[in-house]
Amino acid sequence: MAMRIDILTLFPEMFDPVLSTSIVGRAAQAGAVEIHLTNIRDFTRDNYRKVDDAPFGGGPGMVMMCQPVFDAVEGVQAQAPERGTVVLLSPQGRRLDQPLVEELAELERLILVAGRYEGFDDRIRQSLADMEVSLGDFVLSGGEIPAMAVVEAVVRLLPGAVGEPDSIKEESFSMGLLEYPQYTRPREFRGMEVPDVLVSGDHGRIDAWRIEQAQQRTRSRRPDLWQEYVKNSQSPRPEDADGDGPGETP
Ligand code: 4GX
Repeated sequence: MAMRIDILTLFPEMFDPVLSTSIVGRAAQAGAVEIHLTNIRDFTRDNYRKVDDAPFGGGPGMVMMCQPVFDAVEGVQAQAPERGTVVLLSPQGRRLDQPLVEELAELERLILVAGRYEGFDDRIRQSLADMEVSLGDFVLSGGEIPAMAVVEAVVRLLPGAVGEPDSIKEESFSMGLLEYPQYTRPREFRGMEVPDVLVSGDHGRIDAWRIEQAQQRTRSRRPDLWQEYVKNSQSPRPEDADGDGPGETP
């Protein structure tokens, strides 16, 4: 069954290029994913189609109102039998990383809510959302670009989305290391040569070189990932050979 992704936004047209291009487009063509765009403004009930209002207590900026967002989410929930997991895009959310992408890719339905203005009325976050996801510690003008990032990262993991499943498994983050250096023709460009080992035809040496390079890069550029990698690749210590913690378990 194809995964269903709903995107709720005030700017659905922003998504057209992403949805029709490259992997996401191909995955939709192939039936691996079904993506539905909903304009939150279509759920307003006043003549001005108003989606935002001034904050209680005063202060700058505008707040996204409950009613259109609740109605939009409930409206798309009702469009399919399976309940969708409701994800708000906001800098207060869990940082998007590959383990989170893998979790989201397991879902049958995902509902992404991209807001504009200074924020959602907090009742949206309290009682409508299942989760908040952040693209990173920086401020954008809306959740659309983070929603696109989620869609791209999730869709390429769906069965039938990418040509070669091997290329997914081999990738940097699945091993917890950054990628090793890659080269393609020509062997020499502006005096810069491709490392000899890569044209040696010796696949044992090539694999060893790549692992070494990936480790070196990760250690120097991403000490946080390196620490995690070292921790995960450590074999159980001799005094705990059975891996069940200190002492003997009968
Ligand atoms: N990673 N932004 C969210 C605030 C907002 C407006 C309306 C709810 C409703 C961002 C990020 C991000 C800007 C999206 C502020 N929230 N989202 N918006 N970084 O910066 O995800």
